[in-house]
Amino acid sequence: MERTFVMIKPDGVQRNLVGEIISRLEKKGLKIVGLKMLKISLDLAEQHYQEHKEKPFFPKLVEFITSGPVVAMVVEGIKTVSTVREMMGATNPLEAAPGTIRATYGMYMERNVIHGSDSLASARREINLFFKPEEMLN
Ligand code: IDP
Ligand code: MG
Repeated sequence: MERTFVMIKPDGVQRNLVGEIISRLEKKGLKIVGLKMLKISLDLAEQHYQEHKEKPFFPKLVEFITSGPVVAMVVEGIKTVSTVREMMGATNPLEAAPGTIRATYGMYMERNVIHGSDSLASARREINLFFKPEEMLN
């Protein structure tokens, strides 16, 4: 069993896609073991996206991710990191494979509705950033 970190970004929450997206994960057979809605602080946003801090799009990315509430989740299942990445589709919704979450609901690169950890190491780091142990199922 593997756990990954999934987040419905402010565009997904604002467009009332929370139920749709959680439903897709559940129907796939993945288990939600942590779930909360929060508004991300500037500090948390910068930590979460630390790998991108030198990129030109970093300021806009941080501004967007802190612009409204997000839904943060810990999701458990078999090979969950790669499964969720496949379900999400490519970063740019305009290039994401048909049927993926980003192709279906995303509009463009900066409004791609969902985040999912890109590796097991990222998953551990991101889960620890967003969730205390007592906020998750064992
Ligand atoms: P990922 O979300 O598919 O893992 P990353 O490369 O980690 O993609 O980028 C994090 C987020 O930053 C993306 O989801 C996207 O919203 C945004 N982003 C990535 N590359 C660009 C870019 O070239 N221009 C603008 N925004 C970008
Ligand atoms: Mg990433």
